[in-house]
Amino acid sequence: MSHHAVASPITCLMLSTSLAFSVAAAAERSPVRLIFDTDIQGDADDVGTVAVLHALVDSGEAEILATGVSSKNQWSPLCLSALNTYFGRGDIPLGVLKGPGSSKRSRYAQQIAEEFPRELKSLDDAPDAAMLYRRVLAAQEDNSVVIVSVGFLTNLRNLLMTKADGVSPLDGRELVATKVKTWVCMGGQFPKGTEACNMRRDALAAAYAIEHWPTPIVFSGGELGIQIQTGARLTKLPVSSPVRRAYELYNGLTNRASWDQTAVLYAIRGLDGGLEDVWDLRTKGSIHFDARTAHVEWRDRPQCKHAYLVKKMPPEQVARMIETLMLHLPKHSDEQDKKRRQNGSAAVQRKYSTVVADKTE
Ligand SMILES: [Ca+2]
Repeated sequence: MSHHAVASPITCLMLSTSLAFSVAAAAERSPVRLIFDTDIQGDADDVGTVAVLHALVDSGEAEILATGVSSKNQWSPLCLSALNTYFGRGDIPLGVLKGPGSSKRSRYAQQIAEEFPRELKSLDDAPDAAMLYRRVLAAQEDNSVVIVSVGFLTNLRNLLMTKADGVSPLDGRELVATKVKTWVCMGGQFPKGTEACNMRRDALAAAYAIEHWPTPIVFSGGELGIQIQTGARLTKLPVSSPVRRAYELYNGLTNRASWDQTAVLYAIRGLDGGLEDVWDLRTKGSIHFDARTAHVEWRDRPQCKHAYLVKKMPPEQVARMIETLMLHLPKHSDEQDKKRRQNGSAAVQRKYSTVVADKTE
């Protein structure tokens, strides 16, 4: 595997799909159809990101085809299921990492999994994430799916390595090349530096995934999200919210960097040019990642279709936007509240009619 240890910038010359970085006519946007892959263990920003994701699904801007967990922490998938369930989407397919991978202690995953209802009862009930993504991609239109990763790249490496099977005659790489429009990846350090987590902790998987990925990739590096501090305003959420609870367990409801939120926000609102006032995009180059040292470096190469987000709007303003999305309450609870209110007023009305009836009798 040593030849996979360094992601070669040459491979990006073989990219066949075009990068939709130009501003498209966004008048009639259909929801972004995406696969969301998260480690959801060591940091709370994954939880904030799940809230942002569901907020943007509720606003009609995105549709979740599948979610997956890239960490080996046994509570992480159950925690993600609890969050999906809270937002009224416990039935979204959820894949787990069946093979080896990275695991870390979580300050919140077990508690969220145990304290809140969830659709997924046991890890044994969940499919392998790479095989789930394979199934989901095979059923989609060509060049239509956006993949967002906010954790390790183990599942995406595994997806690329899948073989042709009953699901699709294409192998993993061909399937991605055919079905995926863009991969938005939280990871890296730009223009250069040492990778802090997502690429570093399963470095061989990261190097393989980046080297063999056949579509454009947009990176949100560690330098971007660290300046965007969110979480303190979550005190406004009801105590029944698992999002609030996770931040409470993680850091007592204080601010935390928003690395992962940037990737989901960009994947949904940015790919068609909708966030041009928020971030600039450095294009025409490629990421160079050394798996032995976790060193990342951007290299300008006009033919290449990697890109990374660059700060433009003041981070405090971006934080405000992201935190507002993190404060989103489940749509189904609005509907339930409305129903409760309607039932309530119907009950009052029934009582009133009875009183009236009693009086007239
Ligand atoms: Ca993460």
